[in-house]
Amino acid sequence: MLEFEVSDMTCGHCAGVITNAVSAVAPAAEVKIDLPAHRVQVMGASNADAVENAIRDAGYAPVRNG
Ligand SMILES: [Cu+2]
Repeated sequence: MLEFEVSDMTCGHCAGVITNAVSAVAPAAEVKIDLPAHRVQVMGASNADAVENAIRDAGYAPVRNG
């Protein structure tokens, strides 16, 4: 499981944009968003760098946990 802290993910719109961005590079992955905690969890993605870059390219600032 990958986990990112995305402090500038502040609303449902952000969550949707990030979910779509991750799904585009990891179609089989499951994305779980915890908006109050600004946390994005991605299950089933093999390429952590691709996921992180996708979130960044969508305009957000992910910090990988762990
Ligand atoms: Cu937002």
